[in-house]
Amino acid sequence: METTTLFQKFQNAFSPETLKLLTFRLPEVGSSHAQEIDFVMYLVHYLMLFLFVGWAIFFTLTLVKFRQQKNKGANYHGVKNHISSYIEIGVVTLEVILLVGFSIPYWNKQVNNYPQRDDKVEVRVVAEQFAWNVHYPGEDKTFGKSSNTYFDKQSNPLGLDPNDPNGDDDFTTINQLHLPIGKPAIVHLTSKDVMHSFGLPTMRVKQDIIPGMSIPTWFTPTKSGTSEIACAQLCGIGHYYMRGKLTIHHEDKFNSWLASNASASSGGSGGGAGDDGYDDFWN
Ligand SMILES: [Cu+2]
Repeated sequence: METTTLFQKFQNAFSPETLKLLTFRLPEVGSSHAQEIDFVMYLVHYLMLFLFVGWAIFFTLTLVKFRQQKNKGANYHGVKNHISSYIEIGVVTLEVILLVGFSIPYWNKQVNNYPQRDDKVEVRVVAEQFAWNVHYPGEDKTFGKSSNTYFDKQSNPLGLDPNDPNGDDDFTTINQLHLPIGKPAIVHLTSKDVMHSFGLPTMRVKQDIIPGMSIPTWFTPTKSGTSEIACAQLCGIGHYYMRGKLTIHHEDKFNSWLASNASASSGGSGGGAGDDGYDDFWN
C-alpha cells in the first residue's frame, strides 16, 4: 500500500485535536513530500515508545523480583524459556519492515529521483561559518563560473567570474533563499570551510554539506510564506546564529523578485542581497 494512503487512513482515524497530540506537534507541512517523512517519523517514534515502555516494565519487575532480600545467592541456570528470543525477533522484524517497507522505497522514490521537469528551479547554496550564500543562475538558468581569484568577502563572496557571460545575470543573496511555490527546487549544496547541514524544517529537508563536494537535494514547496533555514550540524562557535530565511512566493511574485535582483547585479558581484533587512549581512 502507498505510504500516502496509509497516512490518510491514520489521519482520518482521529479528531484533529487528538491527531495533533499523536503527531508530536511537528512543524507545519510545507512541501509535497513532508507528510511521507512525517509518517515514517511517527512509526519510528511509536516503536521506540513501545520499546521504552516495555523495557521500563521489565526493568521494574526485575528490580522487585530479583531483589537481594529474596535472592541470597546467584542463580547459575538463568532463564529457561524462550520468550525473550521471541520478543527480540518481533522487534527485529518490525525494524526490518520500517527499513525495507518504508525507508528504502521512499529513498528511491524521492531522494535520488531528481525532477526532470522544465520548470524546475535550481540554485546553489554555499555555506560558510556562519552564513548561507545563495547563488541564482538568472534568466539563462546557467550558473556562471566561480574562482578563488575573484573572491572578495564583501563584494564577491562566491568568487563569481566577471568574464564569464553565463554569469552576467547571476546574482547572490546572503541568508535569503527565495523559491516559487509548486515547482521542484533543486539546491546544490557546498561549503567554503567546514561541514554544515542544510535544514529546512517546514520542508522536511536536511542534508549535510561537505566542503569540496556539491551535493544536490530537492523538494517541491506547497505552501507560501516564510520559514527558517537552520544549520543542523555543529559547525563552530557561531553555529547557533547560522540561520537564514526561506521565502516561498507565488510564481508571479517570485519572477518579479528574480527580475529585480538580476537587474541589480552586474556580472555577479554580490549585488541584490536580501530584502526586508532580515539577517542579510555578514556576521
Ligand atoms: Cu553551520
